[in-house]
Amino acid sequence: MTGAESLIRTLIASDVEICFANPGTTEMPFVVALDRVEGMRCVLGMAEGIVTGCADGYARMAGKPAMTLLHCGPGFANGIANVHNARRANSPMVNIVGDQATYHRPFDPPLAADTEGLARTVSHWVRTSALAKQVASDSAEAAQTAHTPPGKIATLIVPADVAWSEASGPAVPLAVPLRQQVAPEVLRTVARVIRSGKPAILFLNGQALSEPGLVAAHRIAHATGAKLRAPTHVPRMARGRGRVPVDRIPYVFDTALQAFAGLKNAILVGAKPPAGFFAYPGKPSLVTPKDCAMHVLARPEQDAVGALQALADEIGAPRVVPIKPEGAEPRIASGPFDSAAFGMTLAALLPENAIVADDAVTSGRAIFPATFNAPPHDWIQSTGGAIGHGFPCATGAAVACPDRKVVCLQADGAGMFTLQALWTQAREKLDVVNVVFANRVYKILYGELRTGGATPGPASDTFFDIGRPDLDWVGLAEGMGVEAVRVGTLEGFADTFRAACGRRGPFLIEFRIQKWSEES
Ligand SMILES: Cc1ncc(C[n+]2csc(CCOP(=O)(O)OP(=O)(O)O)c2C)c(N)n1
Repeated sequence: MTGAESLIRTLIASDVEICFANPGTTEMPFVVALDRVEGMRCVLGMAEGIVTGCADGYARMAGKPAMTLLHCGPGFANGIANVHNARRANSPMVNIVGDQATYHRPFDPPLAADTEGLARTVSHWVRTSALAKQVASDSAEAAQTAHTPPGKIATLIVPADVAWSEASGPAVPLAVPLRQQVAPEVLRTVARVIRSGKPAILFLNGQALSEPGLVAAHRIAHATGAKLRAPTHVPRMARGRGRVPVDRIPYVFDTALQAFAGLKNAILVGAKPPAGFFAYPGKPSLVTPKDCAMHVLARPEQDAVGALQALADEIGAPRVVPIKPEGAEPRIASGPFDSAAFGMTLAALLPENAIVADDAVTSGRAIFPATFNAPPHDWIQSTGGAIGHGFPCATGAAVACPDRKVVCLQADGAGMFTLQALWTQAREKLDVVNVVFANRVYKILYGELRTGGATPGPASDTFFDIGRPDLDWVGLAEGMGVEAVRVGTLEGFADTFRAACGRRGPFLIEFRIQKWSEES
């Protein structure tokens, strides 16, 4: 058995059952092993950003890591942005990177690079296997690290000769630590803070955004008057009718500052102190007031759901608190694109138990609050601010959940980063309805320029106007084997979306939005 085969067998035994890949010559021993060994589904991504984005979307929905198979330093480098997004979401991931043979590297062949250095920038754990006989134990450790709460990025680099040489066999999977419980004294301290009656908020993230986490947080909010908030970009959140409607921290910094004015206590539940996306001259970094105290109820690796339930009990909150619906009633709107009206329409038509992957940038901001009363669904987003996450993340989520409809809400500029994921959707017959918001500008960047106090000039228009020439999303999708339709109104969208949801397989709807301009 080769080192590569011992790795594949060890990962399968460690509950890693999908390999998203874009291999090259140094990964050939792994391809040969995957040909021989059963138990690992292989999915090709036509660029490494697709591979890593798929692995992230898969991990969010499956709750366990996929393996990625990437080619040397440059292949890994191509995938880094979506590994970064995955890391910010605490998604587990096992990256296997093939590399130059140990004895060949001193000759400095073209693909030789500082692979370890590249891997370190986004990984919690990096190792280069030195001997074929160590590959199995190294891969067991990589899988254990990835599975360790709250989910980690493990990157194992395997030189080609180490991969093709004789190994001793697979390694036994290593035990994965459980989430740590929150100490009773922490619960008592936070209970005292929240009972003080001063304006308080619970910032929820990670496990706290699951249905049981939100139900427990709702009990606390009901008993104390504390508010609840999710991050601006949620890694995964249980939402929809009958679930606790929790809004996100606004993206626009001044809106966020206003939302949290007067707050005295912030309780972090799997969340970090809420910083703005960027710094702006003369403005603070945190969206909470200066005199607002921060208290940690649960760190991301701790049992946030257990901590919320224990806190709710500690303060004597009722066991069952009815959930009042909040926000707009779902209804099919008409006329040109408007983010909130689109959200209400989507809420009216979203299939039960759908997964919504949101990389819609400015077009998406009003969709979130307008879908509180949609049928129950999960919402996943790019958490690291690196755009080009939607298509591949939706693709990976569809691999993880073949029985659920996936709806990808994709801004056009961001979509161009990783549109090849559509090809993977077609190849794997994945059940994804992709909606592209074709406003044909980098609208957010016009806003950022203005926030900085400047007015756009010719260079800004060159950099922010992506409509010269206009992208033809129907042609792009069809060229990759995905059926597509262009719509220009909400009623047109509603008809097309309903039909797309009535069938299985990938589909793309280009929503042609009146070209946004500074004047309109
Ligand atoms: C990997 C990466 N590259 C560049 C950026 C900078 N950036 C942020 S938003 C954006 C454009 C977004 O435009 P689009 O996706 O069309 O959405 P819109 O603003 O029009 O809603 C860019 C280039 C980024 N966030 N991440």
